[in-house]
Amino acid sequence: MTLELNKIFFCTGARNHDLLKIFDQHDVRFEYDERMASFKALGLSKMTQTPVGICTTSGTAVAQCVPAMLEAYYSELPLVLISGDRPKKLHGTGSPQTIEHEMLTRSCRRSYLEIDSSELSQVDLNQLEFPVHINVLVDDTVPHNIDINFHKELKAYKNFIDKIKKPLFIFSHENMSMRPFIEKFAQSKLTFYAETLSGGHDLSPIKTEKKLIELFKAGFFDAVIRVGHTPLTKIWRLLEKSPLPVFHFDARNLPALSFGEVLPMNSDNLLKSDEFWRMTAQLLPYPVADETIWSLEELIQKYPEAEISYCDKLNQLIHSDDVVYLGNSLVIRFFELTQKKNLVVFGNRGVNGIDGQLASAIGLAMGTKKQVFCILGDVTTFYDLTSLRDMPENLKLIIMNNKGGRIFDMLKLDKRIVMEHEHDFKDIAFGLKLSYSQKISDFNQVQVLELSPDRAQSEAFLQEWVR
Ligand SMILES: Cc1ncc(C[n+]2csc(CCOP(=O)(O)OP(=O)(O)O)c2C)c(N)n1
Repeated sequence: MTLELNKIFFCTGARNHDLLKIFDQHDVRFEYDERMASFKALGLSKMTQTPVGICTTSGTAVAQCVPAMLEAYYSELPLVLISGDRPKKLHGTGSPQTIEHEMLTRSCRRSYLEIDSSELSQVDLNQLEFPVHINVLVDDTVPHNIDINFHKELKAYKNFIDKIKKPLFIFSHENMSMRPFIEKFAQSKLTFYAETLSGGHDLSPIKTEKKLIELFKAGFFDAVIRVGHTPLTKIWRLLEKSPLPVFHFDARNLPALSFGEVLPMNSDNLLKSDEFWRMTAQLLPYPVADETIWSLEELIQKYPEAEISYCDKLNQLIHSDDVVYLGNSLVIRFFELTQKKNLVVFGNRGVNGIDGQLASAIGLAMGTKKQVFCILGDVTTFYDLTSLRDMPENLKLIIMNNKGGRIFDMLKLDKRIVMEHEHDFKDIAFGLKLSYSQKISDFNQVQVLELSPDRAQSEAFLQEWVR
């Protein structure tokens, strides 16, 4: 073992998951709050005067380590930040949870390395000045080279659709609701999938991601046309592995993939462009019937205590006029799956962090007189506990306490990163004088509602659903 670290504070995430096996010989402690974990590492390195590691996933997780790294820099402490990153070719593309890690630690490190996972165990810390930032490119082998073309005019869209017949339109999200555009687009009878944050999920002819994936894998589409920012759907990651021609209407001028044609226009620009509608009219409708919605209903009846069924109940209890804020992880996926109403839905999907979620919902509630419903996972809520001190009256927090980061279970990753627990938020809520209940029947009575789905039912539901 060359990489000599007293201990590694391993902060759970999918991107750095593969690095776990490299730390087999190390003393690993699992964490999920990177800011706290890096200060714990700082304290340990102060006491022992030995190098201590923090390992994080990509995105804001790395930024959360900056305060402790700053302290380490000015206190001359041997802190070693190891960040899991996406392959180099995806940098600068806006691909999911991909940001520039290097810049984040410029003012708080004395050494920086960018290496492949295979090189990590060989790093000799004796050759480096502390604090150290090691950025590891965890390659999930994107099989093709970067092929992005940036355009300035709609003519490029015309050239694109001249060569295709059955595109899938994906409407993800933008700063403002995309609903006016989606309403008009729906009249074309072309096939599209509108994600929940687009503001038009209820209008989507493809109702579930399951159907979307089925069609994609069956080769039903010959191209993809995206309007909006980086999508949530798994299709987006599948596309990197099984590419189709893709056209991106993204006002940020980002492909969010390693390939495609990019035009910096948003849904409002398109809504007002006669040219866009004229061009799109040349595509012939090819309707799809989404029967998956019936099997979904059956499973909801069969497993009423499953997490998806709770999301369905919440969808029924929330009114069309209310505002919803969804935490990253399973909540946003399951809420979308069961959404049938026209709702205004927000989330932080810029870089998908689980940090500051309740605080973001508090800010939203401060900006409106409407009722805001914030639905978060338990780990996400723990990450932002201090925000609980300051809940505006028009904000209701719903905690989906499935006792750990269950997304990692769904992704079939190492069980240890689920960080299973038996905690609940009851005493914290009462201690902060918040009205609280664990019963969904108290939905209208309390400000903090904690729901605990039945594990066995959630698992059985998912098994039957994805089969
Ligand atoms: C700041 C930050 N750290 C780590 C992650 C990686 N991450 C994604 S989901 C997740 C677990 C979320 O758990 P929970 O809120 O309980 O939701 P569940 O997975 O159970 O739906 C983690 C740690 C992240 N996205 N952002």
